[in-house]
Amino acid sequence: MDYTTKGWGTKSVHGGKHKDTQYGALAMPIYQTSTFIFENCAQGAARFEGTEKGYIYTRLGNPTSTALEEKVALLDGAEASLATASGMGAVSSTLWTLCRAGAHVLADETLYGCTWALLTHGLTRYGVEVDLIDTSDLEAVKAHLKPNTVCVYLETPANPNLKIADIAAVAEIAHTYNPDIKVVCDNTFASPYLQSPLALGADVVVYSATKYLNGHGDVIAGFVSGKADFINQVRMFGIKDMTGSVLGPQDAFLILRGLKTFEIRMQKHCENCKKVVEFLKNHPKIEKIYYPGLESHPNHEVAKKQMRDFGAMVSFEVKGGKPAGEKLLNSLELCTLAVSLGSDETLIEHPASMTHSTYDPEALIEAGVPAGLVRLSVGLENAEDIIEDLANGLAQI
Ligand code: LCS
Repeated sequence: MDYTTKGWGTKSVHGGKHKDTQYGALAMPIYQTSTFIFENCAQGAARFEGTEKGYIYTRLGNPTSTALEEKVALLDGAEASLATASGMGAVSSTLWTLCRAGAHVLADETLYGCTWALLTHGLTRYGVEVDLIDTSDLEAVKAHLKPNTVCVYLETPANPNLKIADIAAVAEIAHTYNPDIKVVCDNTFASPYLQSPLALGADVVVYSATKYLNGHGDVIAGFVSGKADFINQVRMFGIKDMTGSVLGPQDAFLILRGLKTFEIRMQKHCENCKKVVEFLKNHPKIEKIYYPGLESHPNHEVAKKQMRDFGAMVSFEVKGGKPAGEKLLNSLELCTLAVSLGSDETLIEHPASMTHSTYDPEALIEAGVPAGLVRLSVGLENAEDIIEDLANGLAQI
């Protein structure tokens, strides 16, 4: 059955389904195997040559992962998707596939801390040029493209300050300059449910599936989605030879299960977050809120245009700066002090000393992340309980 025209719930439940002709299992079995048996040498050689379809070795593919990759490709409206062992596995395997010494990457300055470190301290070691700019400033994008630019890299909404870049406009500028430039969008904060970067003109989408795609705080994983020939390059070079960052079949199974409730989880996440933002907005101890659903957000109009809803991440500054923020974080009981996001549990953290501690302090300010910023990932508990906990915590300041 073709699910491409079906609704989100149907896609999430049925996408990538493979009929088990052997035993009729309803759920996708976990093919817990490292390797696959060849009938004879000719078959082994044909599989390595690519002239015969079939599995070889789990680093190159596994039936449980295939089912998951097909589901994610469907959700992303992509020709193909590739599961990786972590979000950083997706980011690094993609960048290793695109870059070589002398290549130029134009990236946003506001990124998840380890992506920022990979670009600024990692790839630059190997002769890749990296420029960091604000991709929500389209003139800056135009001004910094170069003949050796291979990739424009951005997150939107960005971690941790929910900055929004106009994906369609950035892609248009990059592709007009050079159609071979790959626009790579990290869609972790939005998830495919809220934003379809490929339909907006991006070439590649990467995810930390540790977050909303798995959704239950118990797996580390990632995805790369895009055109089939590029995804094949990431599989056969980026992963096979460069990073080895392959997702195991047990984790693939857990994400398959997590995705069955994708639509209802995302709806509830967004609904809860709106209620929390409403509470924070009216609270006298809150200095500033970072949430793309607020009209006061500098790129609210772009968010409205390119997102189906505004997500469940909100950052804020408490009056009194970092010490006051720390007091809040140390006082909460239901909201859990932990990094990561997109989990069933509400998680709260302090980016400057945690997820973004890889940044130089000046670069962090330049990226729009103040020292006192607090980041909240609104979970699936009842909104009134999350709000009560936040109210109690704020009262301690
Ligand atoms: N991209 C984004 C936007 C992320 O937020 C993260 C992780 C990654 C990529 C890397 O994914 P991972 O390898 O962890 O699966 N973000 C984290 C965060 O904000 N807190 O803990 C991890």
